[in-house]
Amino acid sequence: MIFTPSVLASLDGSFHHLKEPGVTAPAAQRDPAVIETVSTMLRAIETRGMDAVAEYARTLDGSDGGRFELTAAEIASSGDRLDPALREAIELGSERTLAFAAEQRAHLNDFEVELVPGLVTGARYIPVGRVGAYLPAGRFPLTASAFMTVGVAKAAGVPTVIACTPPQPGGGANDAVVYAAHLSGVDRVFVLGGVQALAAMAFGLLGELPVDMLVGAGNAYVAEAKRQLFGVAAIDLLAGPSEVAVIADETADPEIVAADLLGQAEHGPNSPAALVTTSDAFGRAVAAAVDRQLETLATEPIAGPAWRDYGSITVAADKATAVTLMDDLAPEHLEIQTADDEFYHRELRNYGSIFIGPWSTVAYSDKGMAGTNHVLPTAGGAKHSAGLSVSRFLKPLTYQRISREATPSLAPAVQVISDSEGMAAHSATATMRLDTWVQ
Ligand code: HSO
Ligand code: ZN
Repeated sequence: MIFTPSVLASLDGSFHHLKEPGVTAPAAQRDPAVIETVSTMLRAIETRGMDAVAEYARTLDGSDGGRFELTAAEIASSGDRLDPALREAIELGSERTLAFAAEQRAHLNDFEVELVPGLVTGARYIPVGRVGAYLPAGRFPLTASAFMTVGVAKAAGVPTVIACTPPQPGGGANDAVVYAAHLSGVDRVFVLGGVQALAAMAFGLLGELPVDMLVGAGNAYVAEAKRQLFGVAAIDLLAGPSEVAVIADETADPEIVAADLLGQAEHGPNSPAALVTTSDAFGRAVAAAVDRQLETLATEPIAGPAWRDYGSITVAADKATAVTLMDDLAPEHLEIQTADDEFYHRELRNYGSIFIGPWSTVAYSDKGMAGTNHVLPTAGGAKHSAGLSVSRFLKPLTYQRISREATPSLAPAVQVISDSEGMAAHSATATMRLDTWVQ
């Protein structure tokens, strides 16, 4: 998250930083070394197929390079190996996420309209045919990712959803991740990680046709593989480091705001966390609370550097300035904890997902309990795109059914435009119909 210099200049005098935002690390997917490694791997996999996939799985992931697919029994029994409390929590998250997705699906309605007599047009939401989901399980296994990708795709009606998840240090998949995928309705699961997993799904090497769309988070190599495979398959979005931003005023609790800033900073040492506040004293209180909480945080080795290098606290002179600053940041996650939360909800335009009021925290959505999707745009992507949802898996395909009587309302105008463009064959398609119509 970075402020645009020209936006800051336009606000001159109406804000000040208590803690300067760090210069956001260049998006990992633009690292030339990563680009080069990924393109070499993709070329090898495209030409040598599963032999190359197995080689990379062996050398990079310590896989035995034998069987990658989990059997139906292995998938179904993944829940039995979990602590019962974890199993129940996963079941609740799956249920919530699918309930929200089903509701959203119900609001995307096919429609038909007769624009003029005899000219009937419409749109139908048709799901993508085959989706490949990447379920990360590296430093942190993001258990709920399966709900957001596999589950939401299934709620949209995608017939085939396959998933890849990297092998764990002792071999085998992460049971919690596999169980989450199972509850989400996954069709097949492969224990395969990184670039080789994305490539195998995109090139159709897993006993399936190539997937039409790749979704899911991952490290810089996974993001770069998706970027390079875009075109072979569609992708959801290119996720950079996870971000959080908070707008809070003096009515908020600085300890809660500090906890929520650190709540996402622990994703990685380059995860930005930004506070925009209308109160200088509140901003100082949060700064002190963050430092205090870091002293005892188990993930301080990650969250500490993230906060020190990429954390920011900015004091806005008024609410309108806070909105302008925050819309410029366009954060992945945005929390509002103020005396007038609805003002901000009404005015703000750029965010992946917004968490309104002090009882709403990002982790509730991260873990699937809020029902909303946690695959969201980062690095300012919220200025132009929304996160993953059922609508991303649905194609609003249009149709037209035109009868003879509508011909005079279409053909002459099409002739005129086509003739003016010199497109004789286009013009002829209208002329022939008009000639028949007059007879
Ligand atoms: N904040 C991540 C999702 C997540 N965090 C899952 C923890 N678990 C991207 O929105
Ligand atoms: Zn998170």
